[in-house]
Amino acid sequence: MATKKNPKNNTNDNKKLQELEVNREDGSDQFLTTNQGLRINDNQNSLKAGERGATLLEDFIMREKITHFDHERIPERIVHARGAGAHGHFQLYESMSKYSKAGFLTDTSRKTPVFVRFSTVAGSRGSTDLARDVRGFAVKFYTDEGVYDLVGNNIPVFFIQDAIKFPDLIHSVKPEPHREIPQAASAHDTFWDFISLMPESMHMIMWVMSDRAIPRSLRMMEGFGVNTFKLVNDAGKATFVKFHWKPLLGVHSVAWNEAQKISGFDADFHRRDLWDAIDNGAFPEWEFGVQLIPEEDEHKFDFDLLDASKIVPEELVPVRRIGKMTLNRNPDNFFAETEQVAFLPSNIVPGIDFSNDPLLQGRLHSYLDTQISRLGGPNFHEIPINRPVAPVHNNQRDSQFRQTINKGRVAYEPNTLGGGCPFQAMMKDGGFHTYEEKIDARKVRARSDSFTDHFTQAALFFNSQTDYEQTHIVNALSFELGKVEVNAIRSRMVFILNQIDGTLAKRVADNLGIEIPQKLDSPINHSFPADADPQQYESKPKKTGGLAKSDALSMANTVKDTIKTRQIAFLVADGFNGDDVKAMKSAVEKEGGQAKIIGMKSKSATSADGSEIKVDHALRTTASVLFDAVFIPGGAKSIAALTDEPDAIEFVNEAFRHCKAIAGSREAVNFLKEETYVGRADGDKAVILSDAGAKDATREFIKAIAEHRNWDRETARKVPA
Ligand code: HDE
Repeated sequence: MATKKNPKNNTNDNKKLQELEVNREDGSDQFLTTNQGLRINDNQNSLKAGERGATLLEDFIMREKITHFDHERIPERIVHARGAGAHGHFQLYESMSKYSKAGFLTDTSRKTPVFVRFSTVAGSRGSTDLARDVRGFAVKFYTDEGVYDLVGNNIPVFFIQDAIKFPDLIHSVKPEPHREIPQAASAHDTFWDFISLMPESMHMIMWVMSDRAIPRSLRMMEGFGVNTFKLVNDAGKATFVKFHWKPLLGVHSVAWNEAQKISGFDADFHRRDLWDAIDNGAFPEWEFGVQLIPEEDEHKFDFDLLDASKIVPEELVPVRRIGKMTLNRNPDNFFAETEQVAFLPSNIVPGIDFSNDPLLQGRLHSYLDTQISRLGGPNFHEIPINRPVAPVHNNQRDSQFRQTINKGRVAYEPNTLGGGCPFQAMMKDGGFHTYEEKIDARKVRARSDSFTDHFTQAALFFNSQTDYEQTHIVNALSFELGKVEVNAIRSRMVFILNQIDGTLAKRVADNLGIEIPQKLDSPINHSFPADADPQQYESKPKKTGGLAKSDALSMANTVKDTIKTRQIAFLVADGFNGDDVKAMKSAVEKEGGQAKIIGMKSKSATSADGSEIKVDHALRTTASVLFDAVFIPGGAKSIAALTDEPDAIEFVNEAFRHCKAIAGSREAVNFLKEETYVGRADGDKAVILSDAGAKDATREFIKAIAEHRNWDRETARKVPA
């Protein structure tokens, strides 16, 4: 068998960029042409038999244009159809050579280009960004050794333990097939019917019913590889690894009532936010973290490392932050890049390998298979966004949309006619070698007994939440099950919740107005084959002892010392106090926040001293759910206009209800106290009122915005967010 030294690998950091440039069209200063390069003289009129006559079939220019248009759509992704993408790079802080031989994990000088696609799971391509849902967090690393895809989510666990259940799960959550309702929502009977028969989903259910499922921004989400992988070093030693992305802006979410309203006011809220941040040079950043578990410790835990419905608590294995990813370039074309990008968990490089997690194993098949139907054949790797920067040489040929023009008559290996090329690579030259795991097993369709504890980590998650976070979970479950029409499903759900936590189940049952059943007529666990003894598969009761709480699971403990990129609404009408606006604007902008002027008219507003200020949004086109905080400057005339405007009052009331920071200066103080809910806010740390002008309010206001929300307001003021 021919083996030879690897031909020189001449890739570099900018290669992906340069390569994409070749395909990047610049239509400026160019003639309009057909797809064959023929210059078009008239793009306004079709070819007709006389000015008022029938259109001629001969019009090849019109037919080419319309035929192309007719075929513009490709099948959308079955799951994760709705997404937004961005380019960037990844750089290591410290070499991981002790654990992995992957170049991008050992060479701290390398800047590896990446393309990231964030997505929701359940909705179709045009659905709202703010659905209660898991978010996809898929990263394509264009490494010098080939493409590596880390296709993760913003939640570290998954609903099911075995890939064979995936079509069932997705069919249950998608719109019900008879009438295609509801879009991008899990709050319906088929989803909860399935979930209530699948106790292994309970840990994931705690996460998706928490605020993690309604992020403030894609830039403020954690990312997780979910499945356990292996790192493999030069000596061939493997270490289990869990991958993490930690956002430098912290992990933040909106309120559920707010999410529903954002869906109406701006269904593209997340997509726009990502685009605008990158456009403004506020590049989103995540640190890359690893939890490393020596192979010898595989069985040390009271859960199974191969079970994707479990986390490895950070208290047991700390997350080591080893590098940083920065997203710094928006795509030029949504379709060519974000839509056509194809992620495959099977895209790995030497130094990384799979574990036997049965969910991961199924994924290794599914993604390749789905790209073939979605992107029209097996040549999707030649689409610019999917092309590796590492050179590709093999004997694969033909099929739809082949771009490469292979030369010569040799398309097989071994050969002598082609001089033996291309050669197999030895391991020392970067040839991929699967980790030689020892296996001694029977062929079975079965699930390991170590996968049957479904409630311990669900309870750990619930118990690690603050009071307001627990309330949000209770409210979310009450909303979702409230939308369910079949009572038996609700009862089964509260029965299962009772296995996680008695008060959780009781609170949800109370909201639904039902009792928690002590016993059910039929089993809730259906993850066993027809001939099995169901008892063998029975969910195990929660473990006692163990870890009671994990701080990493509560968003309350996240980064809260920055207002970078936060959008602060300045609500003004003509006659506003110019000094107030100037003082507050410069204070928030100094800290990286963005002042957005919301005026009564679209173009501009005039201050009391006659200076004009550009309006970013007219009040009638926007709502406070699209902002992080609200500031109202003084100015008697401006305040009188706001008092007369129901939308202005609602703007403030909703910001108050959604627990946002609110500041008012001079005449605005009375307005807020007398006309809005702010009047209920004695002692509220996120309401800052200053009779003496905005200058006195800036520090406290900025601190309150950095805290993200004053969730205490929900209980203290009885305004459930
Ligand atoms: Fe996916 N998943 N998935 N998934 N997944 C797809 O591939 C699948 C799972 C994830 O932005 C599909 O290209 C199976 C877990 C993301 O393009 C499909 C199973 C995790 C994306 C598919 C899972 C994910 C997908 C549909 C159960 C978190 C979007 C379109 C074993 C670790 C990537 C496509 C993008 C997309 C299959 C479970 C993440 C059908 C069979 C667990 C982020 O192949």
